[in-house]
Amino acid sequence: MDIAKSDASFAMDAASTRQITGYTLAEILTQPRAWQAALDRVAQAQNALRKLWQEKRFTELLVTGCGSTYYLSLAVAPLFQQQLGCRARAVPASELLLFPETVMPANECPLLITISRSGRTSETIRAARAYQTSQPQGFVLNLGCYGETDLVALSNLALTVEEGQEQSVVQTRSFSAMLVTAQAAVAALGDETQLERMQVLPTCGEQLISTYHDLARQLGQQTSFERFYFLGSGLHYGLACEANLKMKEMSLSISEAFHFMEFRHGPMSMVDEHTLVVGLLSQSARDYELAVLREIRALGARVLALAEDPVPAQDVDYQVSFHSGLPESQRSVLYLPVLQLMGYYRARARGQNPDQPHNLTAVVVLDAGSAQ
Ligand code: F1P
Repeated sequence: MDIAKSDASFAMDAASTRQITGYTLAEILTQPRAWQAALDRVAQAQNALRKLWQEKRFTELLVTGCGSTYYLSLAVAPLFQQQLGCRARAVPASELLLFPETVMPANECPLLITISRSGRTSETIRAARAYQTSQPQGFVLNLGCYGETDLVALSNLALTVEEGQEQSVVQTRSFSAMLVTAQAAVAALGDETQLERMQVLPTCGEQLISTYHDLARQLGQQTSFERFYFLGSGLHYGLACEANLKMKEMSLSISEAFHFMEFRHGPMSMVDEHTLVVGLLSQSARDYELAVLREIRALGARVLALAEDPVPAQDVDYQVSFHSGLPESQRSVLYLPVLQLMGYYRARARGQNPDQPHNLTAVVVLDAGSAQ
């Protein structure tokens, strides 16, 4: 069935018309409630965050995590640099642990932001310990979903959103709750109104899921797609990587993430009529990004665009429009629900169980003091 292009045709509240089975789907559908909890948590910590930033005046920032939380770090670092003017870099925790001299700034003591759903991932804990050993005056800010953990105990300040906890190995609600926490923390360091205006986010998320649940399910069930490419730039590259990981983890599909303009420099060779390319459009580079999507579509691929405002219907096959009214630095969580749902439904269509992803565990814990 060819999917209609119009947004309006997905206005039906699809979630209410289908039996929710398993916990991954429920976690995806309920994530806007965790966003509200994240906003509330940051509001409580606003004075502590402001005091930290005014006292320390950080010029360097390192953000680290593993897997999904490394991709979240890739989304958080450019956000802090863009909004707060510090130099920010995201690295996998294993790089900070094993190759610190390639990561730590030479003459500055950076703020280390550790991101971990569980707070129990060995690499992230060991990286935080190594940082503290090398930087006794250092400061660790932790974003996570569990309070009583080794990583929280290691941090100077922890922003913990327990409503992000989930049974699934695959991070969905936890990821978006931690992203909203980071975005709200940046807003809290701005003027008073910034954090307040983010209060519309949960409602926007509910409306988005209701409007586009059917599109996500139909795209996920379109088994004629054989490979997926997720394109994102600036604040959105980390989210393109996370959407890619969801598609891989849940449905075992061939999937890759690229910066938009990088796609022409080789990966475009892989595009054919069995390809779905998903564009996480920005505001400032939208014209460049749309040009890439038009070229891809001319090669026979199908294109899904996600953006704040509608794109020209002739440029894409499917589209999701947020209509949030929020600035780009506060709305990027809205790219996630539809792409998480698409991965979920593709997994189901391919006979996979998203609740039990292949070869994965919820937390990677290494033997004490050993390499594995
Ligand atoms: C990190 C992580 C997840 C991944 C899987 C295994 O966990 O790599 O990103 O999706 O669940 O663990 P955490 O440090 O965020 O708890």
